[in-house]
Amino acid sequence: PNASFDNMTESSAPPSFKEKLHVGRPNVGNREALLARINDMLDRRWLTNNGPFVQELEQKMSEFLGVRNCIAMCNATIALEITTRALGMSGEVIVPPFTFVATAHALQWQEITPVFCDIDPTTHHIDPKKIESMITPRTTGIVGVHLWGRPCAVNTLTEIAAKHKLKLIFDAAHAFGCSHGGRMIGGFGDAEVFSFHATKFFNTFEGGLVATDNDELAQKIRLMKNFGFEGYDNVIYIGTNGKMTEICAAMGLTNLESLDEFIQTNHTNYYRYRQGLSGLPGVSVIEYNEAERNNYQYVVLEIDEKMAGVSRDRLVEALHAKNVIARRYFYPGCHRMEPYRSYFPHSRLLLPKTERLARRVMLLPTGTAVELEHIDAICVLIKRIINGSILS
Ligand code: T4K
Repeated sequence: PNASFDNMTESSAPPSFKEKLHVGRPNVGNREALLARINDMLDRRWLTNNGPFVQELEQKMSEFLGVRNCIAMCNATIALEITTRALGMSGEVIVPPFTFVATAHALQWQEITPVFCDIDPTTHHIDPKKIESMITPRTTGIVGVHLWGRPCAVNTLTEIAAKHKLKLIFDAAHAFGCSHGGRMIGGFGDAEVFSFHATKFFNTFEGGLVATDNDELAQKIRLMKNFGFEGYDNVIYIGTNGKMTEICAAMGLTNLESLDEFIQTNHTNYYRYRQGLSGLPGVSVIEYNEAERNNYQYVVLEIDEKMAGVSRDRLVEALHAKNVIARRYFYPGCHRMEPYRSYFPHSRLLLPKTERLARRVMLLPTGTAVELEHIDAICVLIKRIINGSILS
């Protein structure tokens, strides 16, 4: 059921939602189509291990992204681990600290040290101007993150990687359906990794995808995600279990059919928020480049405490009290999480832009589970919190 709320008008008491309104409610495509696929799957008794739905999804992804090889995986974290390993990354790899912790964990899990490079506060991405000074003899690669679905500095990162003979991959967990320079994200670097987690714009319950034009790398990743098996009894490589199941692929095939609708809803929601919050002092909504394809999955606010007269944390707290579960992604930054904060106790001093941004950013609920009237009510709430009529 959709969240309902009381007291919507500007003049009445502030709106308050009866049920929690979350960031990251899943988009779900046509239920009948999904159930029909699940019935097919059960009739076939082929539930996982490169089944027909997984193969169909991989082929459709290749067409959609314009990339030669698409490998469906159980989630993006394992996909990142396998991809970095298949590329032979080791030693140190340069990453942004302002990302979901999985970007760093996927490296550290293999005892590769994530070296955090500060971000550009306007893009929220790794600052390409700072990368070269962080390269050491131990550096083997760079992981760029297309945070919020906005492409990071793909061209500059590609040049730096080529110049220093480093591997380059992109954590494209947020960027399915987005483009850079008119070309779909998925085709850049040595490989790109998408997340199809339930909270993502496009989901397969849990899931991920590696996209690469490098056939040799793709072959290695295919082996590694299936224990290194070639045929029935022959293991020719070290591997793990990174496979996507058939039920997840069934969800993916179904959701692919509703992609345009998901984007349309997110787009409408995003502009409704921008309209509702425009002119509010100290509140800005991050922008998307309309010349590119975007999925508009993230309504990201930056709060300037001095101008707004209220801190980001106080605003989030006040919204939670009204059942609007705004999120502080990606506070406090990977460098302030374990094990990294113990490994690099002073790293926050070196990352002033990340430190500042992590105190300012918050996300609001969007997606097909959110109604326009919810958005209007959330905007009214935020206005009232900022103008002081809600805070006690
Ligand atoms: N790289 C980046 C940049 C990423 O953002 C992520 C994942 C990854 C890599 C790794 O991808 P995966 O290995 O997950 O494929 C969530 C997700 O678990 C995670 O996938 C995502 N990023 C991250 C940004 O968000 P949490 O710890 O915040 O999840 P949680 O349980 O608080 O859920 C988020 C919100 O979604 C809640 O408010 C409730 C709502 N929700 C969640 C689920 C699962 C629902 O309404 N229904 C649901 O089924 O990490």
